[in-house]
Amino acid sequence: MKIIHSPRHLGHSGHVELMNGQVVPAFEKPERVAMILNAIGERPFGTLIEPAAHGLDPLLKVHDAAYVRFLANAWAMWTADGRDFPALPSFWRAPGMRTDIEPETIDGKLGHFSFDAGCCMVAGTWDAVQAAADIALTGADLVASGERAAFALCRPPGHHAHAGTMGGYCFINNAAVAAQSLRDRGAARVAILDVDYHHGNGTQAIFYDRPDVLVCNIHADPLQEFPYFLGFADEIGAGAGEGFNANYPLRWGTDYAGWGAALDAACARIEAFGADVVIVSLGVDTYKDDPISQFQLNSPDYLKIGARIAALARPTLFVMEGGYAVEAIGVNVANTLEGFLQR
Ligand code: SP5
Ligand code: ZN
Repeated sequence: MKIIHSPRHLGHSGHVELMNGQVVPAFEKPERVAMILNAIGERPFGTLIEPAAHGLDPLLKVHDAAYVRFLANAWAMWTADGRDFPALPSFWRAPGMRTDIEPETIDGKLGHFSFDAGCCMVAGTWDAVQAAADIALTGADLVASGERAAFALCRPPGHHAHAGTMGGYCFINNAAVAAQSLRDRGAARVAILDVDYHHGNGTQAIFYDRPDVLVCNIHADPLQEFPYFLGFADEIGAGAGEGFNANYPLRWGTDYAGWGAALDAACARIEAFGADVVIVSLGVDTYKDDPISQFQLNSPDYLKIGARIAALARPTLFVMEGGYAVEAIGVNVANTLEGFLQR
């Protein structure tokens, strides 16, 4: 299996987030990728390759132009105000306030284009974000050209990003960009299987009214967990997309018995859909020792996850999302890929 990776993610570092009311070093940090590369390097998986540059056009097929412009300009605007520290939003709108007007100044723009303080920006953030999208697109290229599978080692992750909104460490929705790219190259039906601990609110929203991209999410119950305001079981898609979104919310403390049952249900849904290709939004923050999560999966469980996904028997693109237990993230990702390859 080819693994697509770029060192350009290293520019997105030294940033912070708001956690339990305090500013703390971000959990979504460069060491995550280093640990994954270490673990993959110890097993005979295949080759590391660099992404090919795809430009902004494929991003603009799922994201708003004004939002992409904001991402490209935010750091320059923030530092033009004389700030030499990471950029973080601190103002958001309430329901009933205006959404149709983009503020002129950077603090207004940061709030306008975000839903939390999870997307801190530094000098290298936009370059890292573009590299991550290129990684996902290169993975889509490989799968479209006949590879059984590929692993897009994206960082920062993507599944919380909406068409015009960043949040939850995500700026560009890498999996959505890859899905659209595969559609544009002739895949009639694309399924996205999101196994990250958190609901992939951005991915759901981007494809919510479309029947050509099935989105299945297995995640912590939003009654208990971030992103709190989307990801309930009654969200089944809208309009032409009705019946093409499936959520499997699970309570804190869920172990593989409960989690695996949801995976079986999601896989059955993907088989019934008749997906031509499967994109796995691969978060391993379901792990028992994840520092921000509350599921109870063990490292060997990821072998089973990979094997179940392989049983779908479709071309498969793995796209990296979350996972913050750095000491175990590599083993858990490598186990998922090994479980897939051994099947
Ligand atoms: C891609 C991804 O996994 N993004 C996750 C973003 C989560 N941000 C909010 C986490 C809130 C965690 N609250 C933890 C309390 C721990 N004591
Ligand atoms: Zn997550």
